[in-house]
Amino acid sequence: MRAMVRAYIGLGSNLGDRQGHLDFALARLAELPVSRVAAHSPVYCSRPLDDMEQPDYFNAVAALDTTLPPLELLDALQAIERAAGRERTGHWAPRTLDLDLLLYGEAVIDHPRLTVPHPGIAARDFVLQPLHDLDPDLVIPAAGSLATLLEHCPQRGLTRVEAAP
Ligand code: A4P
Ligand code: MG
Repeated sequence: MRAMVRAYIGLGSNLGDRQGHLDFALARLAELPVSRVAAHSPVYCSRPLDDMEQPDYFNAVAALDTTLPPLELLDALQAIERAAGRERTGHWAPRTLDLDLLLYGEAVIDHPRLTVPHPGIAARDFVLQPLHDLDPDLVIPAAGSLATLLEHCPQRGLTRVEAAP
């Protein structure tokens, strides 16, 4: 039997009902086999990276305890993206839902379909801040302490999105 691993999933949306797409993703993650959503962060709003002419992003992070192997988890994340109407129109194109496998326990994975830790983590305040909300003591394999990464990351102005009453 495979051991349970704590994975962290980055959720992003900048098209249509952004909060609705994140809620949809969390509900689908909760239905994954041999997995449990242990916690999720608040939602943050930020400008797209490189100030691309696109709507602002809503981002959050979910902590998922799972025994799914990493590539099966990636398949499941991509199936959820498709179910949310994601169309792959181009690199960094606006999207209804983007699910990134940020961390898979302490694993370092270099596979044609999957790089873990996600290579963008250190430069993205919209990933580091919600990860820090979930576990301020996290250490990112091959990159170091989350708190230090957050301290050194350019802060581009995250706004916390208050949940609807
Ligand atoms: N892939 C490899 N490693 C991973 C991983 N750890 N998690 C492969 C998920 N997928 C991974 O992904 C392309 C391929 O990456 C997948 O087929 C998978 O096999 P994609 O989601 O189709 O492409 P993408 O999202 O357009 O490109 P990329 O480089 O993944 O973009 P990112 O890194 O997701 O960034 N600004 C703000 N404020 N907030 C955002 O969330 N996101 C992006 C997109 C740009 N700017 C943003 C945000
Ligand atoms: Mg992606």
